[in-house]
Order: sequence, then C-alpha cells, then structure tokens
Amino acid sequence: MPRFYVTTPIYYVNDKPHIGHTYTTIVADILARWHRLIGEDVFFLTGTDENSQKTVQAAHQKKEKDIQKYTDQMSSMWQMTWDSLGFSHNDFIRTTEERHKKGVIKLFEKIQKKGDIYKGKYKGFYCSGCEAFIKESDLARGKCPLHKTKPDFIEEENLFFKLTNYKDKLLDHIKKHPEFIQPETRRNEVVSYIETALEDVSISRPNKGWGIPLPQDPKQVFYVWFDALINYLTGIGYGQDETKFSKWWAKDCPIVHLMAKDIIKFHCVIWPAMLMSSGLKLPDVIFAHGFFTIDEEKISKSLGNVIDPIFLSQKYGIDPVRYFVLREIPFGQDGDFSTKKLEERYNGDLANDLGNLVSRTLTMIEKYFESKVPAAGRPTKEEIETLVSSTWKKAEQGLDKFQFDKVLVAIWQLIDFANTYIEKNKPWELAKKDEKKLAQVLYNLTESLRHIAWMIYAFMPETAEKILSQLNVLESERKLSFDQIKKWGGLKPGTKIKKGKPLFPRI
Ligand code: ME8
Repeated sequence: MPRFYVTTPIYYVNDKPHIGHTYTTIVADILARWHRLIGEDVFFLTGTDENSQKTVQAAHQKKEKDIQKYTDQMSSMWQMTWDSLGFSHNDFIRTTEERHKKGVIKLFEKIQKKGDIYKGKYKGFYCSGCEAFIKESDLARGKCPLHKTKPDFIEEENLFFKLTNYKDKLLDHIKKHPEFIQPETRRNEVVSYIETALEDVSISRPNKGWGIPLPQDPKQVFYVWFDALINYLTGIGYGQDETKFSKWWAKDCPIVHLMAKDIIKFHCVIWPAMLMSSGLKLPDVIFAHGFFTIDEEKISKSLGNVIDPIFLSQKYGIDPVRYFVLREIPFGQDGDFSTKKLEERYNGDLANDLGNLVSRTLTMIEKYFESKVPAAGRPTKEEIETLVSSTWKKAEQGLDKFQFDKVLVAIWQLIDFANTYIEKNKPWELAKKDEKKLAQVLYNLTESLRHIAWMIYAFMPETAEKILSQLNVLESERKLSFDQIKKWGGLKPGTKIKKGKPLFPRI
C-alpha cells in the first residue's frame, strides 16, 4: 500500500494555539485525509516543543515553579484543542517524553561518529523569542526583526555542528529537486542564505536545569532546535521501534513537512544537513506557507487580536473555518483573516451555494419520488457527468501541488453548475409533463451531490459526512476504493434519502 507521512511544526508551549498554528494543522489534516481517501496508508504527526527557555520563562510568569507540571498542563491543552477541532493526527509527540530523548541522543551520536561535531566558542547575539543565534547584520536597529526585542549577547563554550561541510551537498540537492523547498520564493531565499551566510551552528547550550542533557557532559543541554527537529524521527519510532521507523522514513514514502516561512532556515538548511550527516533520507517536500494577519494587523498578544480557534469553531463550526482559510489565501502566500470575510464566504459559498443545492435536491426527491433516489434512464452522457469527472482530475492535480484554493474553486464551479442545472431543467415543471426526464435530472443531481461530498471530504469532513448520511450512503461508501467512489453511477436507485437540517444556517 502506498504510504504518506505529513508533519506540522511542534508548537511551543509558552502560549495557547491561535489561528496561525491552527492553519498549518488544518492543512496537514487535509493532506492526511486526502491521502487516506485515495487509498494510502498515512501517518500525520503533530506535537509540542517543550525544552525551550521560553517554557521556563512562561512558567515563571505564571508563578509555577514546577516547570514539568506547567509543561504537562500546556501540552494537554494543545492536545485537547487539536482533538476538539477534530484533527486526525496519528500521534502527538512531546519533546519531554523519554521516547524523544532517546532518539535525540541516538541521532547526536551518529552525527558525532561521522566527525561533524566539535567544541567551540559562541560569541554573539541570541534571540530567546526565536530561540536562535542571530547575526548582528540580521538585526534591525539592534533588535530582532521578528520579535522587536533586544537579543542577549552571549559568550559560551558549546558543541558545534559542521554545517558548512554540507554547503555543496545542500545546494546540489536543492538544485536537483525543485519540489524540495516550496514555494519558489522560499527556495530562492534558502539558496541565497546557503551561498552567502552559511556558518557552523551551536547544538548545545549551558544546562540551566531544563532541556535534554548531553550524554557525555550533563553541564550542557542540546540546543532546543537541534532537539526539536528530531521529533520528525522520534514521532515515528526512531530509537525505539525500528520497524515502525523504517516504514515511514523510507525512500518510497513521501515525507512532507509543513510550516510557515518563519522557520525555514532550521528546516531547509540545518535539518537536511543533520540528516545527511547521519545517513538518513531527506524529506521530499518542505512547504513553508505565508503569515497570517488579523484585520491587516500582526497576530500578537499585546494587540489583543489572538483568535482562539475553539471560539471560532464554536461560533461558525470548524468546517467553515477550514474552508475559509484554504479558499481565501493561496497556500504559500501571506493572508489576512477577518471574520467579516469569513461570514461573507459562509453565507455565500456555503449557505447559498452548497447548502441550498443539498436542500433543494433532497426536497425534490422527497416531494416527487417519496424520498427514494429515482432510476436514471441514461441515453447520453450528460454534461454534468463529464464535469464531475474533470473536477476529480483537477482535485487530484491541485492537491498534488498544494493548490488548495484552486481545488475549491473547481469544486464550486461544479456546485454552481448543478444549481444552474436545476434552474435550466425546472424539475417543478417536468413533474407535470415528463416524469422520465424528471427522474434523470434528479438522479444526476443526487449523484453529483455524492461526488461533491467526497470531493470536499478532506477540506470539510463533518459536512461531507452529513451529506453522505443524508444520502444514506455514509457507511456503505466508507468501504469503497477511491476508483469506485469516483465512478459515475455509484448511488443506487431506490436508496432512501434522509433530509436533515440545513448544513449552514445563515448568519
Ligand atoms: O517555531 N501565520 O513553534 P511556534 C501563519 N517550536 N502561521 C503561523 C503564524 C501566523 N501568524 N503563527 C504561527 C516553533 N504559525 C518551533 C517549531 S518544529 C521542529 C519547531 C504556525 O509555536 C506556523 O506553522 O512558534 C509557524 O511555522 C509555527 O506556527 C510556529 O510555531
């Protein structure tokens, strides 16, 4: 069975999840659901990054002396949020877990054996917001351009990783695999960084009582990014369950890392070099999407515009939020989140277009055929059938290329077509004069709804399930292969539909 492995970043536990974190996780969930739908064995990993100094600071701010207790509480809050939003991750990795620590040490020892680790002195700036060593030339008027805070100046004896050993290999890999770093703007940024600014990196820091101690020198802990990146291996069994690990970290299993553009240097430079050094394959795609603003403002606690995803999902339902963010912002670009725009799309695309199509079609089946799907005498292949098949193709191609907005546009063209098909054929008039044609029109519409439900399934799983259960096929169709699902004519005449409440009550 083909496999597919998708990850989100592991999120810091110094704060609650907001719409930005939710966005990346929604996309990972969409990819996971899509790849399961097309018949692949999928592993979807998310989790929390806990060994950071930010964790310690946040615990102190909350007057919590027991850092592990604070971390446990915060991590379970992230897990509960992801569960209540219905994400279909297969595991949730925490970097304070033993299974992770073991894997970090194992990978470190491999890199050390390769001769890529040496003792050195780091003298320079460190931004604790980024948890990153930062060059003077990267500061904006003495401050971190991202956090707008003054970095610390530190001087420490650390272990270093010979990142510069991998300069040519990295450039070569990126050149040979244009799909490795996406979108292209990010690839260019990474290439220029490697060409002009690559330096060896510290991979350890003084042990201040929090973090994973180095095996041979407990006065030092692993630098949090070195530790965090390894979650992509430990989350699938590295250092613990080699059979599981070799199933997912394998040549023939596509590996996709998702994140925003803020953390590409770690993922596209340090991480691949760590993998090269330890002799492991590189991920196939690292996709860095854009940054969200809210009503054109940066998301920040001080501005008080941090949108809680639970609040959004309670107000609108999680599916409309998923639909909105994917439809509104081309994946890869920066975008703005506004509840006004969300409500416009909710009332327009969802309530008017999709919701009405489902409710009108099923009302007519109730009215004209006693709630039973009529048999379609099909003399010729109708346009709607052809459109369904070309929409499937667009969905497959679009999802392969991470063009989620384009896929949704194509599906909505089909929905618009179906709504116009009703207007053109006027079933209420056919009911008076041509029952055969009426049966055909209504069969075509209901069968199209079945396809639409599966097409939106990865994007809006709850809505898809509601439609399929109104068509009374949810359970039986779960067992079908993707090819069977895509075939025209899957809906059996005589199926008794069960019209439900409106899918999207107007706001
Ligand atoms: O960086 N717009 O964790 P983090 C879009 N622990 N996406 C956003 C966003 C925004 N405004 N804000 C956050 C870390 N994100 C590390 C990662 S991985 C080995 C370690 C999303 O909690 C986006 O995916 O700061 C971004 O890359 C990530 O959250 C940063 O999460």
